Amino acid sequence: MFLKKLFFNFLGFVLLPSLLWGQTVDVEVGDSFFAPKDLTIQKGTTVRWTNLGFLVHTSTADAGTWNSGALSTNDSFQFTFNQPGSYRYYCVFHGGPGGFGMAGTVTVEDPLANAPSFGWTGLTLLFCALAGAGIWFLSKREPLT
Ligand SMILES: [Cu+2]
Repeated sequence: MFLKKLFFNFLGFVLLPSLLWGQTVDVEVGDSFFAPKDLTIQKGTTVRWTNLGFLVHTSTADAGTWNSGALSTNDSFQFTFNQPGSYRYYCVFHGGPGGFGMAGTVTVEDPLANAPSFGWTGLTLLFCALAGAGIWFLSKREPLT
């Protein structure tokens, strides 16, 4: 049953982190507010704005990076942030650029930018440690055959 273990190891160490990496975060579009108003996410995250109000709204970036167009009740719009930075946005009907009225911000962090630089030696050691920990963990569950 070594293949089975390999499969679960793959699930745990490869698939799960990749799911977290490309996750989607919801922002409620209300009458007339965004909730949360200020959002901080990691690079690669998709933000989904859904209009839960009765009025028509938009999610429009100050810098023109994205524009949802008019969103009616229950309409949604999503955008994936691959560039770290700070983004202001607003609703064209109830707000304006510069944080005026119905507006919000998305702050996109790069998780690797603040990480210490390991170099190849460090990465190799880290990989060996993780692989070793994985093998040890699995060997505790069922004897290796
Ligand atoms: Cu609006």
